Amino acid sequence: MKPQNDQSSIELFSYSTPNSIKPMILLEELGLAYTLTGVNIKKGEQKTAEFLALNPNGKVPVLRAGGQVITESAAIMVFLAEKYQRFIPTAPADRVQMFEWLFFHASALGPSFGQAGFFKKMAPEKLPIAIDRFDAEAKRTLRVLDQQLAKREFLAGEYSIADMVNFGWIWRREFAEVTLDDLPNVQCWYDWMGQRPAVKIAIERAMALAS
Ligand SMILES: N[C@@H](CCC(=O)N[C@@H](CS)C(=O)NCC(=O)O)C(=O)O
Repeated sequence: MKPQNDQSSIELFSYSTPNSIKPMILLEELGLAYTLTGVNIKKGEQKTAEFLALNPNGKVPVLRAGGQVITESAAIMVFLAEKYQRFIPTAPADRVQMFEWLFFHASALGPSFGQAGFFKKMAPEKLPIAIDRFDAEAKRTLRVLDQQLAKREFLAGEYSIADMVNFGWIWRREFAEVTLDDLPNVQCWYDWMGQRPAVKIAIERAMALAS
């Protein structure tokens, strides 16, 4: 990881993960040139002293834009969307709804998917209470999303970072072992996003980091 001196350059530290894909989608949607630096979390590269100096929390993604280092995927999304004034609603009612769905993903959908996957697939001990709890939460949050998408084409009125952040974990839903069966509105929204050239490129670049 070289120090970055060019104030206009953008570098993303990332991997093929649900949280990493979000800023990659946004950067592609914005048509910005950026350097993608892979951090192989399976090899523990997120815990090296060099990486911890960037993000003491030891997680991807991390954005370095000009002199500034930004951690937390939701913060990166807000930073970029505000800087370029795109994919962030301006109408107050839509804007607050965008934040609602941003926090919903960060505090409910994302953690429940992550914990469901951990307790189902990675925990050394099978703990039914934890598996049942997080499986139920992951499925419940998906139903909440489906209800919103039954009312509106996008989560916050127009296609925005609220959609991109929720897409991340749903793209990696096999980790949590949940499906989109009986969630027609989420399925339709997910398919629409999946067809976007920017989303396709982001996924391609993310997957290449793991190969
Ligand atoms: N709240 C953080 C979560 C980031 C996160 O959990 N990243 C995962 C990959 S999706 C990671 O780096 N895991 C490696 C680890 O925890 O050691 C965000 O939204 O950026």
